[in-house]
Amino acid sequence: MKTRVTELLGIEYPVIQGGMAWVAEYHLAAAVSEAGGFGILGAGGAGADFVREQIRRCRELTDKPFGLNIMLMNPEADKIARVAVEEGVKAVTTGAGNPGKYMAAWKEAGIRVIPVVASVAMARMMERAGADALVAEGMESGGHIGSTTTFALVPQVADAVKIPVIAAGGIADGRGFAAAFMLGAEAVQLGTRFVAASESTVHANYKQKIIAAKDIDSEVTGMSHGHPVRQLRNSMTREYLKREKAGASFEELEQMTLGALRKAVVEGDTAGGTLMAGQIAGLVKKEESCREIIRDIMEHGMQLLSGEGRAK
Ligand code: TUI
Repeated sequence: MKTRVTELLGIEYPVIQGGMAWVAEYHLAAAVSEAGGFGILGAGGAGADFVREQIRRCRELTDKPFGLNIMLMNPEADKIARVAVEEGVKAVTTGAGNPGKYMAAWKEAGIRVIPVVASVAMARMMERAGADALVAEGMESGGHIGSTTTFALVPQVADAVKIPVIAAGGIADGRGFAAAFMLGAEAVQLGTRFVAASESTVHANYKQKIIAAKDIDSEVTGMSHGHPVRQLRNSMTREYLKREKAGASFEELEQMTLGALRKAVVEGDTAGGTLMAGQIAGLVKKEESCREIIRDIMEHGMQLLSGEGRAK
């Protein structure tokens, strides 16, 4: 399938794997790119040297294009922005902030720049700054989120800009893919379903929690301090929300979560760790390869878009 996004990134299918902190390491990104989608390495809170190593390892596993996500709250974001140029990734996506100050350098290096936005105002600003495409991410997503749903955000962003829009948040199958295209998107970005992929190296406990999750099993922490993060409900979120409600300071709450994502991903601590996941986790029923996931989305999605299929 050809869209402006597949052309921009040089990929076969308009399916992108989100650059999730700790989760999106080189095995996963390479597997998605090898399957014809677009894999993205997630820099998350990592240091620049670690990110450089990830890029090099990914390149050993695939000749296909892949990207790098830079979480802009990372204290080493400046250094990582330079690593992207030095190592020559195909595209950079950004999250949790405004990447304006890096865009000239990335564009000059021939890197495709795709900021993740959660509002129309930010989308317009990024287009003016020279973005090649945008990810419009609704609040159904896991991790750091905005406050508008995918269903409302995607058509409004698509109307506001001329560059192609990639829809994210609450999408995990062919129905979500078809719906996103109906709303004006030219590709989709998925996170949660890829966390449970067989090539994903997250702890088996984390995958099992996503597979067991129901529609209402996620919770948003940090809303009162302007840093909302969606994750699966557990002892950690209960304690966090209790303290947040009691008026705990941002610093105290931050202290609680420091290292908690690593605890979930690496150690499989499903009680005290942060199990970031989107609201669509209830739809993820089993562990499958990236190739199977992309094939399922494309087959069913195309059927629906051509009017031949019915929703399952
Ligand atoms: O970035 C994400 N999702 C993330 S980042 C992340 S790492 C993390 N780890 C621990 C605690 C908190 C975060 C986990 N998930 N999604 C993209 C996204 N970007 N969603 C919303 C935004 C956003 C928010 C504000 C983009 C721009 C923005 O603008 C602020 C400004 O500077 O104007």
